[in-house]
Amino acid sequence: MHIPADTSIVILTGAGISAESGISTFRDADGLWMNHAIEEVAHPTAFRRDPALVHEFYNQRRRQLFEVSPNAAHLALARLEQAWPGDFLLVTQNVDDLHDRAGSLKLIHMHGELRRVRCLKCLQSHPWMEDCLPETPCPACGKPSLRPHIVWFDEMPMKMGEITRALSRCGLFICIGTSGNVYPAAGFVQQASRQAHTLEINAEETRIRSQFKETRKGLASCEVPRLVDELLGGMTR
Ligand code: BV8
Repeated sequence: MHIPADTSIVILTGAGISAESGISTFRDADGLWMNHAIEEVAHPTAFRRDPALVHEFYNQRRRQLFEVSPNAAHLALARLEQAWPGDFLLVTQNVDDLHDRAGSLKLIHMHGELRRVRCLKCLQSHPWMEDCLPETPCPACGKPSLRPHIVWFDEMPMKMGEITRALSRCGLFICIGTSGNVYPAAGFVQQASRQAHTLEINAEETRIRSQFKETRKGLASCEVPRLVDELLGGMTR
């Protein structure tokens, strides 16, 4: 793929990029966790109704972060960010820390992060790697009012202004390992398509496949390093 070195690149990742690191995707779990529909547990109403259940949903996933590592796809995206002379932004729907640990810096967790919590009273957010319970005191104000720093359904994703601006300016939009079920992320390809080349990498055919100018079917750990080699090898100065 030959694209000018001053091209602005925006990349969106979903659960599929972390699958080969051992973190199950939402589709793998048929959208269920302990027989709860994810949309029901990952929701502010669920947290108000049963904070202990929702905390446990995130405590289990936060504990798993100690058992998994970034895979070749995460590492390749960090390599691309380092070497790419044009603007670069990686937006992830994932709440795991694998992009961070792979070395990605120009990174937005649009749906929040497992390794942060925030206080409903003083609104401060804190790095957090252990379990959190309804009675856990906020490190800043001491009140037992911490929630996962996660964007639940019917909540506004983070940094949407920055993301929208990047999508309107990019020359290349790459979407990796997302089923395209959840909005506004699933609508990013349409926004970018006005001026950008759009490319999807997925192990299967997705519902938004037809919106991409190019699709590559395969595992992220194979296809992403290959794409990065092509981009770095083919960039024209
Ligand atoms: C909002 C954090 C408004 C929580 C998440 C009707 C129509 C359209 C939209 C809606 C609607 N009704 C409601 C909505 C809005 C709703 C939505 O989109 N619902 C869907 C279900 C219809 N969206 C929202 O509520 C969003 N907020 O709209 O706010 C607003 C406006 C103003 C003011 C206030 C509010 C917020 C959505 C964020 C929810 N939080 N995550 C948590 O993680 O616990 S969503 C969560 O699910 C993920 O973050 C991700 O976004 C989504 C899962 O999707 P994927 O990442 O794609 O994962 P999935 O398992 O589905 O697919 C994996 C893919 O990988 C597959 O394609 C597979 O083939 C592929 N794959 C697997 N292995 C590999 C692979 N590919 C390559 N290699 C491999 N090895």
